[in-house]
Amino acid sequence: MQHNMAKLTSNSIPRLLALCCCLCFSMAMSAQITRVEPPNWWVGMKNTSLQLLVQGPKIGQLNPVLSYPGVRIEKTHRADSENYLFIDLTIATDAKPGVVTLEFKQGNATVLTHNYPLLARQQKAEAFVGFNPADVIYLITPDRFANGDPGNDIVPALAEKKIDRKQGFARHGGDIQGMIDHLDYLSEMGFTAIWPSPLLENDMPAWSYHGYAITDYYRVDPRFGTLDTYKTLAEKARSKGMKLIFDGVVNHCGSSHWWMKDLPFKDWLNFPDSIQTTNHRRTVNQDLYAAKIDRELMVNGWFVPSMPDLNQRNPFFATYLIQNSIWWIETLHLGGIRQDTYPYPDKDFLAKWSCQIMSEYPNFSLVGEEWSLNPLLAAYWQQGKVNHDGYESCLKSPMDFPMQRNLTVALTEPESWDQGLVKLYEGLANDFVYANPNHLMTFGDNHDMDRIFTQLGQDAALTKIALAYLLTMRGIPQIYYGTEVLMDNTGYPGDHGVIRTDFPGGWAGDPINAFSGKGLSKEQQDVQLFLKKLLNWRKGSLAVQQGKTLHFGPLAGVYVYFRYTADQKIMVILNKNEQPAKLETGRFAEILSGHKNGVDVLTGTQIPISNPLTLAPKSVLILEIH
Ligand SMILES: [Ca+2]
Ligand SMILES: [Ca+2]
Repeated sequence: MQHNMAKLTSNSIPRLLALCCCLCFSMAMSAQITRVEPPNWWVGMKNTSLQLLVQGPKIGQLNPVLSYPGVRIEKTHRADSENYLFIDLTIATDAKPGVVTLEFKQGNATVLTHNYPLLARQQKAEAFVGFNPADVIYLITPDRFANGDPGNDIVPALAEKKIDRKQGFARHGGDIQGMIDHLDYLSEMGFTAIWPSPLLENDMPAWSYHGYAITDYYRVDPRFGTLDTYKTLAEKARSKGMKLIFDGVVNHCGSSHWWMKDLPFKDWLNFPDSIQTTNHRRTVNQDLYAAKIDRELMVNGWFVPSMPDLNQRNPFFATYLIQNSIWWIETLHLGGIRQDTYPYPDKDFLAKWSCQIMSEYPNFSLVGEEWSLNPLLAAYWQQGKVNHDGYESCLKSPMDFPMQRNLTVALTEPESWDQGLVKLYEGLANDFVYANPNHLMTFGDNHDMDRIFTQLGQDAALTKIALAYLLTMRGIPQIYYGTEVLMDNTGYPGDHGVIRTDFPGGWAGDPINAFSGKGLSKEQQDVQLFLKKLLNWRKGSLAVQQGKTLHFGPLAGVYVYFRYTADQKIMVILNKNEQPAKLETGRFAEILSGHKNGVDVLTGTQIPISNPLTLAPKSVLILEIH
């Protein structure tokens, strides 16, 4: 540059400077930075690399520089659109928190500046402890749980401008404040973690109350609250010893996402020009014989036409999504991430995503939604699984969809040699395929399927058996909000809007209030109290949280299993019969010998186990063996 300048005549310099100034001026007039993401970062991260997405009109024509001790620009990348820059930074481990001034230059002139915050970390990486088998997770659809702030129900700047509690697909007004308001209730019930479905902006014209059509990965949906409200939820939950689980969606975004107007790269999306929807053939990820066309359509097809499929094979996008997850973990001090539609993103990306997170936060937890009834498929994704194709991941917890199905089938079909409780027994026998069955997330239902009370034929006794099974068997149980008061969708099978009915008492003026108990039926009160007792007992039971499992083949509608450590033995007896049953205990001698009594954990009653046990009709008996 200096060399060229030396060749210029003295007369030409003023004219050139004038031209430069003019160019700079016109650039400065139009130039602005519309977005820098992540909006901040932290010093002292294990991974010292950070890649910024910078967006602004023609920003791609500028060159960024910075001067900050310990921080340097490694490389600047132009995108396919000139309105983006991707800047690779290295942040030395000894860099201090502060504000990094990024200057964007055209020639020698600074056209734009941006102050980028580098924050101090509030807690050590090891202190980010994820959910584990000591936890029971409460899954919440936030729009339908409690309306803590009626003032945010309608936000005029957003596309969907109404609430209508009579419509299943419409927004109902529930929000983060509603969850904050009822943390006491959840904590007293005995839940130790909450998983709200996504709370990020879904600025879609309709049907976005569920949160899975994200239109800004760094913005809390104003109808749910602000980033500060979200932080308050996290802090208050933490102060009660409860973990906050973030619902992540890396497979797709909403079609109104801001980048849809100007994609950074031509390959930012899969099928960008002609939408093809996925074939949902989820077995192709493992199938030895899957056709390439089926595999590509499964992974690259759009989940639905209003949810563009994201191309995580684009390395800038992969980094964007990984950093986004880390930003939320660090900002909210999360206790876990649940990843939506796990078999649908690029699977090499998922390995990278999960391993980078776990490398940064060694005690963290991730759970993936593989909706398959085949344990072979669920097991494939789990950390530590030795796979036929060498695939390795750092996902601790696949969801246990196979158990969910076995549980409801076992409790509803008639008993015979190969029907009924034996389905649960034989399903559990598949655990040898998992690298760690104790870390599977177990559940009776969730926001995408019929309520467990509905699946069990509106039978409260069977629902109690199912809940007891989940809370005493291996795994990390998840309970869907409202299960404790027998919420159902029996009149509307499969109807998501009804499955996600408003929690009674979450709205001012609700005639029934499940938080206070006002207006609940005897049956609802009974189940709520049953669950509360069991949850609070479970908190202290190391045999359930960490113990081994021993089960005996079901006989005559009765299934018996034990959870045990060296110090504690828990005997669980599921009686599916409509009549009282007698249970001789001699068959369990290999674990019961030397013991005389059991204490019913729900009533505190001592029961001699040398005599036949009397089982109430359709009941569960949980005994601490002494
Ligand atoms: Ca509200
Ligand atoms: Ca995909």
